[in-house]
Amino acid sequence: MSLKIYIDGKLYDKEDAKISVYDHGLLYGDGVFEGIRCYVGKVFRLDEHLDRLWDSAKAIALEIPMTKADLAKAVVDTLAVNNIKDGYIRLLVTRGVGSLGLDPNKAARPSIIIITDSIALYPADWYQKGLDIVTSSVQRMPPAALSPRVKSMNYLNNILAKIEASNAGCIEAMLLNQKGEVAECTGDNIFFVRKGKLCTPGPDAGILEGITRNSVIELAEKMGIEVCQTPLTKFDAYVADECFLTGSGAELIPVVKIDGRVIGDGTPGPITKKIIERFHKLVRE
Ligand code: PXG
Repeated sequence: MSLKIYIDGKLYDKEDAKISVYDHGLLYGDGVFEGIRCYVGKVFRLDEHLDRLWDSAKAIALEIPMTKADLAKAVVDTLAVNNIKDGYIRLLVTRGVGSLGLDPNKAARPSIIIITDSIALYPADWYQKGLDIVTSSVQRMPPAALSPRVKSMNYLNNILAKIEASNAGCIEAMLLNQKGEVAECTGDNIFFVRKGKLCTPGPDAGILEGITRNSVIELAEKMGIEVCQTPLTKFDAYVADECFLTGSGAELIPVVKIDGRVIGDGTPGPITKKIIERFHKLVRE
């Protein structure tokens, strides 16, 4: 049976799930989205994802033509139709079909799309051995230009960094903000462990405040690990004892090398491993 995709209240076979070339999501990247996971039939932190989607939409003056409760139901129903218990949900709200020309007022009605599918994480062996990442020369989008807190359908900033990573033989890159502080990676937040303390850039660093990030902070605090959200530089990254990334797609993945500097002893650290274990339990609770 073909996978069903939800578009504006109707379900379509994957092959027939199409949108107009006049949709401003395609023409201008004018829209917002969420990437969500479900584990053992339960959507992980759906309310938080919907809150963030609504905030992103509000920030770009896009009114989602549905209530949060109805969209939550549509997500759950789409998963059920596709019989997906462990998978990935991509939720998109585009400005809708308009005319050629930027004016969002020409778009009649925002479109809502729900794709539920299996998830391709990073290759399994990277979770065991840890990633080798590089710092990108691409600066994270300054909040004064476009807030990185808007999870918009324009990811060029992150994609350019991803291309740099790939050119350097890596699969992920770390982006700095306009002050030269560590911000985040292309689709993940970043954490460091130094002298037993967990550190991560705060929201002021110009990051997307990840839902996985927030659950890791909560988990670590419950585990009695001190957490600090503070400005961090490349120096802090290089001298860290441990490092890992967090994201709905990636979950938690260790980092063992940054710009050629070996992190700790070059293998995933003990605190990282403990937090990963606890996270895997949390999502299945
Ligand atoms: N920073 C950025 C820039 C992101 O896009 C995260 C952090 C992590 O946030 P969550 O809430 O997921 O913990 C993200 C989100 C993908 C994919 O296909 C992943 C994200 C975005 C778009 C696509 O892997 N990560």
